[in-house]
Amino acid sequence: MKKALITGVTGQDGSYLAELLLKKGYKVFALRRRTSTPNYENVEHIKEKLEWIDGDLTDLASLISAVKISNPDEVYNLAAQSFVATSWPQPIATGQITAMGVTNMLEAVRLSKPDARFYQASSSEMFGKVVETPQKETTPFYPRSPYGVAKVYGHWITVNYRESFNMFACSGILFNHESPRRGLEFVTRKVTDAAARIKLGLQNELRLGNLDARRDWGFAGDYVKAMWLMLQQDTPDDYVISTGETHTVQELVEIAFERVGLDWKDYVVIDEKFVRPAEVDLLLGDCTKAKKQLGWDLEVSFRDLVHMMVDEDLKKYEKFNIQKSFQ
Ligand code: NAP
Ligand code: F7E
Repeated sequence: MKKALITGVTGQDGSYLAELLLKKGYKVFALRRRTSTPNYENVEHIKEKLEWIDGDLTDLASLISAVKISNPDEVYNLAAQSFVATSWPQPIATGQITAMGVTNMLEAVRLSKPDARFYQASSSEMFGKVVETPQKETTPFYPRSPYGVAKVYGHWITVNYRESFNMFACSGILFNHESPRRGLEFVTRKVTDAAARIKLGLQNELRLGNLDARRDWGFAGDYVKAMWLMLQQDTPDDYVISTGETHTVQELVEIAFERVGLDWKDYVVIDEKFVRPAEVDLLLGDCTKAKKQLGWDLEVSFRDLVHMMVDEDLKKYEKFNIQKSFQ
C-alpha cells in the first residue's frame, strides 16, 4: 500500500486529491493546523479515512515529525496562504507560509525521507504581468503580488532541491481551478454563491472589482489528477496545467446569472474595495507538455464548471436555507 502525506487537505485541492488517492488505494496522511473552530467542510465525507497529523508549515519540527510518522512515498505540498488579495495586507505571513513553508517542507523530506517524491503547488500567478501569451513552462516570471512573489520562491527552491540533492521534486504550475468547494472569497465562488442567493431572495446585490481581468479557469477535480501523474513519471519535472481558454470575470458573471434566469446588470455593483493594487490582467496557459508527457486532459469545460458551481450553491441554500455570504 503506497503512503502519501498531503498538506492543505482541508482546502479545495487537498480534499479532491485525498479522495483520488484513497480511491487508488493509498494510505493518506493529512497535515492539519490548529484552528479555533473545526474546519472539515470539504473533507467531512472522508474524514475518518484519513490519518490526521497536527502540524504547521511554519513549524519545521512539526513537519519533520509528520514525515517521520507517515514515512511517505509521496508528499503533496498544497498548504499556502492562497488568497492573492490578502497577500498585500499580510505580506509577511504570506511569505512565511507560501514561500518559506516550502523550504520547511523540503527540508523535512530531505532530513527524514529523502527518496519520497515531492509535489509543489506552484501557480500561474508567477507569470503575473505576462511577458508572453500563452504562458508555458519556459515563460519568464513577473509576479504582481506578494503571493506571486512567494510562489516564485517556492517554485525555484523546489527546482533547486531537485538539482542540489537529486530529490524527486516536481512543480505543477497550475492555472486557476475552481469547484463547489472553492473558498467564498475567490471570484468564481463569490459569483456563483451570490447568483444563487439573489435568485432565492437572500441577497440584493453583488459587489465586485475588476470585471475585465481574464483567467484560464478549469475544474479542480481534473487538476489534482495532473498532480498525481507528475509523481508517477520516471523523472521529476515541471508542468503547466491549464485549459487553454481565457475568459473575463464579466463572462463568468454573465454565465452564472444566466443559469438562474437573471440579468447580471441589475445586481452587480463595482466596488473599489475589490480592485487590487496591482492586477494580473490576462492568464492563458499552454499545457501541451502535460498533455504529451503525462497523458493528462481535462473533462469539465468552463461553462459546465460555472453551471456545476451555481447548481451546487442553489442546492445548498434550498436545502439548509443558510443565510451567509462573503461581501
Ligand atoms: P485553499 O483552499 O486556500 O487551501 C489552502 C490549505 O492550506 C488549507 O487546507 C489551509 O488550512 C492550509 N494552510 C494554510 N496555511 C497553513 C499553514 N501555515 N500550515 C498548514 N496548513 C496551512 O487552496 P487551494 O485552492 O486548495 O490551493 C492549493 C494549493 O495550490 C495552494 O498552495 C495554492 O496556493 C495553490 N494554487 C491554487 C490554485 C487554484 O486556482 N486553486 C492555482 C495554482 C496554485 P486551513 O483550512 O486551516 O486554512
Ligand atoms: O481573482 C478579479 C481579481 O481571487 C480572480 C488563487 O487560487 O488563482 C487564484 O488567484 C480575478 C482577479 O483568484 C473580484 O481582480 C474582480 O483578477 O478568484 P481570484 P486569483 O487572484 O486569480 C491563482 C492561480 C492562485 O494561485 C491563487 O492561489 O478576479 N476580481 N472582482 C475579483 N476577485 C475576487 N476575489 N473578488 C472580487 O470581488
